[in-house]
Amino acid sequence: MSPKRSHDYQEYAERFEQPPEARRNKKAKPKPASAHLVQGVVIRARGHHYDVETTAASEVDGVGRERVCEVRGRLLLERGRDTLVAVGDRVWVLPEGDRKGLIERVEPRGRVLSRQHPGEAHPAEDVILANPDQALVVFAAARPEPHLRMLDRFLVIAEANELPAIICVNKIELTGEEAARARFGLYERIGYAVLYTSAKMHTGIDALRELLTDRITVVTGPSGVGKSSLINAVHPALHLREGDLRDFMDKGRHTTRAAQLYRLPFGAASYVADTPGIRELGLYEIDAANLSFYFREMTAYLHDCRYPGCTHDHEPECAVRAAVARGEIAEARYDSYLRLLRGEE
Ligand SMILES: Nc1nc2c(ncn2[C@@H]2O[C@H](COP(=O)(O)OP(=O)(O)OP(=O)(O)O)[C@@H](O)[C@H]2O)c(=O)[nH]1
Ligand SMILES: [Mg+2]
Ligand SMILES: [Zn+2]
Repeated sequence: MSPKRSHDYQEYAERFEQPPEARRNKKAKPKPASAHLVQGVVIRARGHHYDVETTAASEVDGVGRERVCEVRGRLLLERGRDTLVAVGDRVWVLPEGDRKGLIERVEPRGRVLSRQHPGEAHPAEDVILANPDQALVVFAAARPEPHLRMLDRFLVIAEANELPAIICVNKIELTGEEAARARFGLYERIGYAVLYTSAKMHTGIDALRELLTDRITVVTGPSGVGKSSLINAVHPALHLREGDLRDFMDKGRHTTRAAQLYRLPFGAASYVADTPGIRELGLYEIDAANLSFYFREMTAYLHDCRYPGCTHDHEPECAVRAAVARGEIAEARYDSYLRLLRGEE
């Protein structure tokens, strides 16, 4: 853990000495159980069980011990439809024996990669990873064909969460790097870092390793684009399951079934999360009124529209539409914007 993070944990530890009730009411006694809690991070979620890795040494545990944990019933009542405990969450665990535990408390999340829960009609947050420092959004140059409107959705979600996004274009040996750059160069021009890789040919893997150093990175994107293959290329000892070549046309098949956080053996605190391929990426709590702020190349024009509250859709004297007409904003991106604005697809 970096010095900053261990300092944070020190703060958490201090807060535990004095639970919030105690701060409000001096007479309240601190809970005796607090002293026995260990701090950790959720590295895997499996139904109602969570694998937690200890992040700070305590009387009972050294750093890096894994415990299979359930969640304290009281917590289950609190968070409604949203994800209660997600991979990446920092938690406090009451140990039970050597290998089990009970999650007593979940620290408030910093940034998240999340979406609208695919199975819920009402607003509900599905947290893909809690507390990432950045997102690596992987698409394939081909097989499967890149779906750029989907990429735009990922970027909007990242912007709305103030989560730095790096675009990774994998399988470039299938099209050649030139063709891949022609397709994704637009994103470089509007200010995103774009990495061109081939997990198969080991192209761009050193650059990827560098990007992953000393950060928590969530690797996301559609199924079959090579997310697990890229992580394996960076750190072969992980032996993550990769899709079978015959399978990638079968849209129903996801090789990676659950998000998992892995510690990488370089830098002081490098973690990477492999996640299942995403088919549905609904926006959660992203207001249409703010949408244009999440299209980077539009922000420079937003103050020049004639009407306040311009949605850049049909209004006259709209600076965004004028910029699209002049070719300063790409048609395809503007089209993505309109579709999201209208809640389409
Ligand atoms: N040609 C080519 N194939 C690749 C490359 N990287 C991965 N693949 C293949 O693409 C298929 C899917 O790779 P995975 O790593 O399982 O893809 P994934 O994104 O993790 O897929 P999910 O776990 O289902 O989300 C496998 O057959 C890989 O061998 C590459 O750089 N070039
Ligand atoms: Mg995978
Ligand atoms: Zn406008």
